[in-house]
Amino acid sequence: MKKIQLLVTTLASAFTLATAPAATFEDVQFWVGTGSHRAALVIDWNDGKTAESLLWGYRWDGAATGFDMFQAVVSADPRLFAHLGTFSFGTAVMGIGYDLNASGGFDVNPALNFAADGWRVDPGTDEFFDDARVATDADDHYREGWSSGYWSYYVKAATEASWGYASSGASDRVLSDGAWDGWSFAPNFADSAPSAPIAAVPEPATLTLAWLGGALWLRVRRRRHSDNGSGH
Ligand SMILES: [Ca+2]
Repeated sequence: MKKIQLLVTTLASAFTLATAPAATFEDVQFWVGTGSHRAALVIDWNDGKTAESLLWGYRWDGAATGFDMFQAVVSADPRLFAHLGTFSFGTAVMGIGYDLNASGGFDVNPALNFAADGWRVDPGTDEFFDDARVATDADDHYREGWSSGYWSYYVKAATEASWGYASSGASDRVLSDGAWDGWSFAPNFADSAPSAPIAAVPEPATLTLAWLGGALWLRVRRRRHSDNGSGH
């Protein structure tokens, strides 16, 4: 009986290892929102640039959709940009861009006037979308899909699960605690699940503040320590 149990455990571990994702919630460095629930967002540009697939985390309370998470992350990350189209059936993600080399600037050609929070919304007609639109900076990410490709939407309920093609749009996707959403660009409409992502990081200014906070804390600790020392 014990032997059988051991065998089952070994098989289960082997299975877990074989399907283990390269990213978990512990890998997330850029968290957006607050709350007791958490979900992960992966965006894969499939453009061969390093890293082509990036990871963010989202926290919330109550109810939230996949689109709520996408919207919150784009608004919070100053390096992330989205070009949306409004159609009779709803809003679609047409283009996504990212200041990959953290140069502090991001633009596209043909030009779009992104709002300060990274959004640009256009009516869903031919004149506003262009698959040939590229990032002005060749080291940045930008993919747009209208006639020769599109942003495919993948979901999974937990870190260990396999990605599945979403059965609904992001605004109808109700997020559950521990869920993952993935946007993966499909050139020539050949969609593929998001590849293992690298964690997106907060912009340098935020990091500097965090570092300064740490440095101040160290100073306080040192001072306390020397105060104790002088007491002897
Ligand atoms: Ca740039």
